[in-house]
Amino acid sequence: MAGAPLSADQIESHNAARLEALQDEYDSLGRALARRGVAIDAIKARVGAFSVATPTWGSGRGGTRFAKFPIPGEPTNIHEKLEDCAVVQQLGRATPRVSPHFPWDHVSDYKALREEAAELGLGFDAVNSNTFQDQPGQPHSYRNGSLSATDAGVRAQAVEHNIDCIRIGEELGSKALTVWVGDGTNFPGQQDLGASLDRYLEAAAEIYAALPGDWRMLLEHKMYEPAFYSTVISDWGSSILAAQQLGPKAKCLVDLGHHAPNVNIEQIVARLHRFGKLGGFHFNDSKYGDDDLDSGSINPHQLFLVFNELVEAELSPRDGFDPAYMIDQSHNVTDPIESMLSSAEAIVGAYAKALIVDREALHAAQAANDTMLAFQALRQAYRTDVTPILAMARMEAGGAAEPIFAYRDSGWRERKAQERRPVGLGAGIV
Ligand code: PSV
Ligand code: MN
Ligand code: MN
Repeated sequence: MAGAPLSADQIESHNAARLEALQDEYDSLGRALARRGVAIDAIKARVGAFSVATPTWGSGRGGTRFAKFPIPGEPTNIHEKLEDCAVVQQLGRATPRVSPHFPWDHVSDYKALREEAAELGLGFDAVNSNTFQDQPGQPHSYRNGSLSATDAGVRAQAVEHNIDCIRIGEELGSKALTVWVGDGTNFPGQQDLGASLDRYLEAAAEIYAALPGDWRMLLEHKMYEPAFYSTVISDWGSSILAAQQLGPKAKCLVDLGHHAPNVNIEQIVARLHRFGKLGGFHFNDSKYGDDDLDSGSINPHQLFLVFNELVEAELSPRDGFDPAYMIDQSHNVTDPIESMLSSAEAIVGAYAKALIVDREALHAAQAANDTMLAFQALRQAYRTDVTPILAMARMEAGGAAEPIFAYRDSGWRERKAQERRPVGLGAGIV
């Protein structure tokens, strides 16, 4: 398939029917913001420049370890996943890059894959390695860990896979490798907690040494699962210490679902930034653990507070602050395209709200220890409905005023249900 997946005419007529109402809402919000000293067009420009990557693995229906319930027309390979990510980008205009996962997205010709993506209007973001599953034919098993395994052969295999991912990423035009390992233990005493970290650091240093000069290595921590007693890189503390030991190209990646319940994630974001180690995000939402629910569906206020810290970080950048923003979700009960459209909008919306915080008022209240006025500076921005800004930015970029409705009207999934082979039933992958 060459070019954009959906008909531009259809998006245009969708927008034409909504333009007058949208302009009215945008102008009204513009007047309200102007009274607060905020220029709406400047916010729209910042929103238009913001982007977040979609995960190739999020374009198929996810599942749990109990079951996966596929939908007709869901993608069955990387080519079809790219098509669906292109639909998300064409309608939403906030997701111009995809983050691939290997070996799940393995192909024989990555140059051709890069061209295929470019024709669809997509580039590639961070590549994700996978040493948490065994692959058919691989000599060593990861059942006792990967980068931290006691067996040197297993560690060497895991290092080699990560280096392969870097080489693939170079062909795809990516600039970062995300490393998440599930290594850990299920029983006290199962492994030496110090020695397993030593082994991880030594293996990670070999991967680090293979990074091209302009690449970053993003270390993703996660408190538990699949290991339920201890995990080698379990928290932001382990992550930043490892990143500091590895060197300046190593940064920390914050997956919003990977913390203990009620942890103050926005403070972690501020801390990592303070030490120049904030490298990227996996956006999702959660109620209990690493639920991988849609961004903003459970705790939109937390998402806003995270973006509030990111805007503060933009204002006082440290050490080339340029985080890689990615979605990492499992769409178990929705059409993944709709979930990614809705999630991207929630993420960009949180950013827009953070941008309209009256920072002068906030900082003045903080300096004066005026708790209530500091809180009100955040509250005022949080309760502002920024929908017209997002819709206008999207439309001006060629996207749809109401992406999910435009998607439904396009009949994309029904068409793909005729064309694509059905996905088998089975356990989920995540
Ligand atoms: C682990 O839970 C994780 O968040 C990592 O980012 C993996 O690469 C991804 O999920 C796999 O779905
Ligand atoms: Mn993740
Ligand atoms: Mn996760």
